[in-house]
Amino acid sequence: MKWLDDLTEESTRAVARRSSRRSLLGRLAVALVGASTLPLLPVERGAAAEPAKSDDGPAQDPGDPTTCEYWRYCGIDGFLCSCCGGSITTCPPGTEPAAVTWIGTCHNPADNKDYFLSYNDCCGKSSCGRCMCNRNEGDTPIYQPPLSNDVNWCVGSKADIAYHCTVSRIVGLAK
Ligand code: ABN
Repeated sequence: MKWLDDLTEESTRAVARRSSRRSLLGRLAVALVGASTLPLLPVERGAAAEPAKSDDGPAQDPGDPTTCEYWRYCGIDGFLCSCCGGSITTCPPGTEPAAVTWIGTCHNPADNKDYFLSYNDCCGKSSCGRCMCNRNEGDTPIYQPPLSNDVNWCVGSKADIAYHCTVSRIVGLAK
């Protein structure tokens, strides 16, 4: 087996001759900088976007937010936070919005405009159990996570993985 030892030694030496420590470090740095520019998740970071605090809704906002028929809920799959001690846009006390959201586009019948909606799961307490709403407009299979509502988005939450309910925040007008 000496021939195998010699062959291994020679090829290792050849690689070592061709690559200096400096070029190895250079390539490592390029790889690290490149990796840092890749998005971590292909979905909106809910915490960064924070549209909820300023989301007063459009001037004309018809319907009852405690019913599944309310226009903003067109893409939802979950318990309505407005029936669980929260509101259309705010999580109930003791829960917090997941860091990632799924998104949809809903039509407001009053002003005849389409709006981008961000659906945030509220996390930190067990399921609310009231006002289950499963409309799924625009829902995609789970292999397209940003448009899929059939995911417990609390998986990325700091609070807890427990899913409680879902809020619907207007992100903007879909032109
Ligand atoms: N995004 C709502 C949800 C939560 C838990 C499980 C399925 C769907």
